[in-house]
Amino acid sequence: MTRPTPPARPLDGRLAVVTGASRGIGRATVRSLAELGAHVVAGARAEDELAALAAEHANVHALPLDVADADSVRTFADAVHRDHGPVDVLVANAGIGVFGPIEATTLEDWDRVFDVNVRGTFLVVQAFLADLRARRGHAVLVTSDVSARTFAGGALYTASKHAQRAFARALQMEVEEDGVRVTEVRPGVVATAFGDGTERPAEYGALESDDVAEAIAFAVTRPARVRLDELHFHPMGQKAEY
Ligand code: NJP
Repeated sequence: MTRPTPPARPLDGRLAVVTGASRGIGRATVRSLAELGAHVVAGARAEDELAALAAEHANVHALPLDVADADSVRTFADAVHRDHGPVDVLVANAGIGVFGPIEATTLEDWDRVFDVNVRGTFLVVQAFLADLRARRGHAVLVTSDVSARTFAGGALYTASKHAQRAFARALQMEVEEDGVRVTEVRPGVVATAFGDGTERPAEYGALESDDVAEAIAFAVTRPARVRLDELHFHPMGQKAEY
């Protein structure tokens, strides 16, 4: 008796890398891309959480990654290439936030946020750029709605997100000749452990991680002729002028 062939999924045969995959938006994105058929490598520092995620899907693999550390990024990229091959979809999602007035912001805070959000984005994108060019791939940068606005108490975080936005646009200009697409994902408030590390339940007033993961899945499953430069969206609980 022959078994029915399962229907083809849009990301069958593609390799995706997701950074900041141990929780929140990154974890939801790993699940979503895996369900669409991609082989997914999930990177972050919390190895137990990553192992639990990888145990959910046969096509998800966990690898330790500190995006702020050039050696860690190099080791991660080498392992991806050795064990899985060239990357078609890169989701640069890892990020942290520290908030407060400028007088209360320490140099250590400043360096930590810029090291993860800006240096980390640069290191990870650079590590997989040759793959993306060779595969006519897709880079997704999870920045924020504050990549193009700011607020009192947000100088450090929003400066880092503005820097990521500039990086995303310059990247698009550099790779478009090779058919590579770059999408900047700019959500409003999302119910995650972001900021103080405490997991918050999704409630009215915030997006859920799955909302962002679905937006990313939408972007990376468009036909090759479609480039979504940015996805800018908010929860209905967030005031439109905020
Ligand atoms: O936050 P959270 P989100 N190397 O804290 C990882 C942006 N965003 O999912 O390393 C590698 O639950 C960390 O893993 P671990 C935000 O700016 C958010 O909300 O194990 N990974 C964890 O998996 C960020 O860019 C909101 O600690 C590192 C993940 O990053 C992205 O969304 C609104 C790392 C953070 O998970 C995901 O944040 C918005 C490192 N050095 C934009 N450091 C929001 N939540 O409201 C941290 O507009 N990670």
